Amino acid sequence: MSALHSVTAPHPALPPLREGLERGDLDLARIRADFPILRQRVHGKPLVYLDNAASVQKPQAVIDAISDCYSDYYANIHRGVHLLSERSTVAYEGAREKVRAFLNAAHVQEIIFTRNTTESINLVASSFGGSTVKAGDEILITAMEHHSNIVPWQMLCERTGALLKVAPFTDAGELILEEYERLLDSGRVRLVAFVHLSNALGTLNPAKTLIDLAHARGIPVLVDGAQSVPHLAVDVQALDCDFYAFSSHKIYGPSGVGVLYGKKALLEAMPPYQGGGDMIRLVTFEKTEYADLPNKFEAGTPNIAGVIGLGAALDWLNTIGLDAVAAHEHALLEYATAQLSGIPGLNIMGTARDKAALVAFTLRGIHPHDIGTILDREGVAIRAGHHCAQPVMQRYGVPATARASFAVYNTRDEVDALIKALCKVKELFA
Ligand code: C6P
Repeated sequence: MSALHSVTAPHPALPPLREGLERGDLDLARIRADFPILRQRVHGKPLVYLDNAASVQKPQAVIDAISDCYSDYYANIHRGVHLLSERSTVAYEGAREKVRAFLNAAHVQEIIFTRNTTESINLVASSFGGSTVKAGDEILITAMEHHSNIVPWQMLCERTGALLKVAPFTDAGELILEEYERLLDSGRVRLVAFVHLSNALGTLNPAKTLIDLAHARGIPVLVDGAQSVPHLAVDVQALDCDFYAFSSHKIYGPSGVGVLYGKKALLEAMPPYQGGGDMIRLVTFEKTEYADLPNKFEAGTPNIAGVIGLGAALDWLNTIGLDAVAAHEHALLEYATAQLSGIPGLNIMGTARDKAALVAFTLRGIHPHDIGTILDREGVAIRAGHHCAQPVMQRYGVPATARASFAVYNTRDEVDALIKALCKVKELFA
């Protein structure tokens, strides 16, 4: 029996559900009605959207919030003395407060808007890393990182002469804690950066434990929360992480907006990431005085409507509640895993005990891109590729995997559609 079965006990006798209905408390029909894009057919088949880890679809409330901003009150923020600028500023800063509450950050100044998770991590690598890391120091990451949490640190290492260290994981996709601790104990680690929920494996890392172990040695920690925030409640004060990064587009908000949470004292001590308008208090040709947090890290005109859209996305998500989201998605993951396990030749990559929201797999003798292309003809959208986590593929000796990833609007019927389409793939390649 594979490690998979320990996480995902099969459902032996679950009868099929009526369209739109689901076990649990969620009114799936109502939730799905919020997403206009889900009503369409693809290649003549109902759209089954299972590529949510790449980017999730947007509820009408978010589309309306962005449209309202542009049609009713759009203007540049923080600068104008006129009514529209004032209204835009209030909405933009209101969204910052919504993000603060969502993460339970202590101060609103700890929320920095960026373009995406990638930019949030680059900000820390450039500003914190550039000002504190020296030759011979070490940055510790894990072997299951997305490229966004590898390459910025490699670039920092190239600039400074620091070394990148990598904590390994087991065949099941679980971090090896003893190895992590051993690497922490070198006495040279200046920062730990790890992924909360792996986009390639679905592994949910024990974030609190990893942070506590690093803090016990005085090492600050950045958490890549790109995949975790849409699926589980995150409390940055309870976690006690030093930085937490995520993207709006994965949490029902628009693309082009990211968030960096950072502890106030750290952010205050860090130099600006980029220079320009809005991040200054006083500029002369001799010198510039920088603005206070959070403006110090938000140079130039930001994605105003996008940030307001993110605020609307968090409002929408709060009406459901992340605990209910997590319970629903967990049931879907268990169901999908059990169904997929029944397909001969299908191998699930990532069988950690703590998993969430996605399942990655290979089918013997069939390239994942062929799987993805044939599924698309059946109306089923998944992602096939290396998922910007090439070291994970290298770890398992595969070029790519197919990945089905879930959002709150997905149903068991859609998992059934995935399984049916996969059987078709097998038939075609038989
Ligand atoms: N993963 C996926 O299909 P950006 O592109 O900056 O919004 O997010 C980057 C990122 C960082 N960390 C993790 C764990 C991620 O999963 C991602 C984005 C997408 O898996 C696109 S490659």
